Amino acid sequence: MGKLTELSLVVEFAGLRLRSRTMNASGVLGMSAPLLRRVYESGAGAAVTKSLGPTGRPGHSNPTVVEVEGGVLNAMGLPNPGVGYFADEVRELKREGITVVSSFFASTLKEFSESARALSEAGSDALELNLSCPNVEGEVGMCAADAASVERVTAAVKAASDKPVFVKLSPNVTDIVQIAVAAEKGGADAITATNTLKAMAIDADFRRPVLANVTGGLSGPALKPVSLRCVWEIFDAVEIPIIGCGGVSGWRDAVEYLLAGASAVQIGAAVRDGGFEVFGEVNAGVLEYMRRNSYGSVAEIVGGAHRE
Ligand code: RRO
Repeated sequence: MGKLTELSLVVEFAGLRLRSRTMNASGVLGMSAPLLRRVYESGAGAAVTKSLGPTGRPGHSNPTVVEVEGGVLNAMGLPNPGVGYFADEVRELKREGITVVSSFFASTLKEFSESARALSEAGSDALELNLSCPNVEGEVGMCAADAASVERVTAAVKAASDKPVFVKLSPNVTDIVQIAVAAEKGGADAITATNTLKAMAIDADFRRPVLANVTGGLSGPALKPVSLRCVWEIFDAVEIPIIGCGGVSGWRDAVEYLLAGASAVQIGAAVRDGGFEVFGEVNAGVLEYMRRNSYGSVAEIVGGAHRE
């Protein structure tokens, strides 16, 4: 057990050194350098960009977001300014010493490789491969549903970049373990678990689906037990670290993810409306939990619920 004064949230994983175990979830506060700067200044260990495509996209028509029981549904439709434009924002953040994880998606191996190269050259500290957006199935299919595709895309991105690669997986699959193992085989340095859960809302008065896209991705507290189960299952099957994502809104949620096997957590719905303070609150709460329970390091907590 370490001395109390030495307690630290620093984590070294996937070749990366993060000053804390929290990040924003991609898509939330990740659309511009100023917002990502605020995320980092608020205590996040890294700032994660909105998922970037090879070219800009306007996204789906409104309504794209609706509050539902226990969370939020979104069908943004991958609105983003494109890798080329955002590479400059990444450069700006790197000049300020901010740790940046660039999230991206594409629809061909060539585009995945080119985007990975461009975002790496811009100085991204790590890449997050988004293979799991639930809102574009009709267009490009959800790569994260197929283990062979996940392995192939991961390997192509690893070949194009020397940066750590996180692979973000979907809970909308029969067996997430099989997909996580494929990502690891492809060379992934970490797994992010999970993206949103496919869901929908219907308005009883209008008698129509609320979202223009009809279906969307559920995030927030209702997603937590699902993503937690995914982290739990993946932890037993892979050696690489896991980043828990889904319904973290306080330190207790973060600790539960650590106990399930996550080494870090991403926070999305809880910061959606500018709740930047949650990063500091989670960091402080985890430290306090360590003190109360005589943990010397966060590593001692990771996977703790699996041990007898
Ligand atoms: O933009 C979106 O609609 C979106 C993305 Br890229 C994603 O990965 N997850 C999600 O819930 N929405």
